Amino acid sequence: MGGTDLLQEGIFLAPYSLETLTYFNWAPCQPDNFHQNQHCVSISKNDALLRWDDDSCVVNNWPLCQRCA
Ligand SMILES: [Ca+2]
Ligand SMILES: [Ca+2]
Repeated sequence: MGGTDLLQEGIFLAPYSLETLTYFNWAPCQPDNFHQNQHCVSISKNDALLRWDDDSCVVNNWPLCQRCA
């Protein structure tokens, strides 16, 4: 869904603008940076309230929204 802490662990930035994110809706126990390899924000499929999870950046996920170029 966008957002990453690739540049500095625990500091999540917006894609493209690289503004520091100030709003979060993390699922319980997230972000956990599991295996020290989760740096991209996704919507947790395991959370009934669709809260957020930090996930691997190489996992293919569906976009939250997308427009034609
Ligand atoms: Ca991380
Ligand atoms: Ca996680």
